[in-house]
Amino acid sequence: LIQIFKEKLQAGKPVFGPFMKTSDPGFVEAAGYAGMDFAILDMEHGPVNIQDMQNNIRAAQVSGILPVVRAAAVTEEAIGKALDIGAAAVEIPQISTAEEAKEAVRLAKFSPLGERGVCRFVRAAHYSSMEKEHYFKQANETIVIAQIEGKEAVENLEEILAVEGIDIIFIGPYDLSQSLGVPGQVNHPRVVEEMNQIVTVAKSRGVVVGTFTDSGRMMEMWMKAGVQYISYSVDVGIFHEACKSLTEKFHVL
Ligand code: 3PY
Repeated sequence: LIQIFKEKLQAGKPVFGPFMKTSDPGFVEAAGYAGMDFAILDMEHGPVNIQDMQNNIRAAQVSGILPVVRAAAVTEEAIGKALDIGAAAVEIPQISTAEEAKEAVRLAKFSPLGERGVCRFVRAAHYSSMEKEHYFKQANETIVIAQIEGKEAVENLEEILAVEGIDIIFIGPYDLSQSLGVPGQVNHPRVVEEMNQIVTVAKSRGVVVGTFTDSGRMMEMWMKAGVQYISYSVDVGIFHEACKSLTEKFHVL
């Protein structure tokens, strides 16, 4: 799955998927069988615990969708555990400095790229049945995504982009809008301008850019701007939209 995902990005193609906040693996499977590329399984917001997360990752692997885990913080507990249970990518919120980006890479990669804590008796290593050399090599293919979502991150953008091991930067439009003094206004000209600026700089450095969208219009706009890693809405949000359009259509409200 990681290889297919990387090849698509290298070919300049967009990849697409939702955030997932429920603990029911059925939602992850539904997204996978619908042909989406990735699911961002959320440990920052939402009620999912690590046990449920493991089942969501299993569901992603069964249905052929890349399991990205959004970790709660830049800590060994948040990043290492997600990888040990089988995450193919980790997405880290609120990366504001190059030091934080380096720390994320250090915790996500084994030597020589980092210092991830080693345990071969975890799900990712098939509970030790995977050949050691293969495990270490495969584990270092893990994708690291840094969320850029505040003024400080924007100021330090060049340094963050230069950190070896950051594969994708992901602009968090909601947090960014708050940081720019217009909370929630993700289509405010100030937010859009800042985002365009980030996309331009990142692309000029050859780093793939992602963002969150929650409308078709936003999605089209950012795809046109060259954003490749497009997250569209949230499992419960998509379900809510579908329920709302049904109640409106059949005048139940
Ligand atoms: C943001 O928009 O700030 C995010 O983190 C994605 O939902």
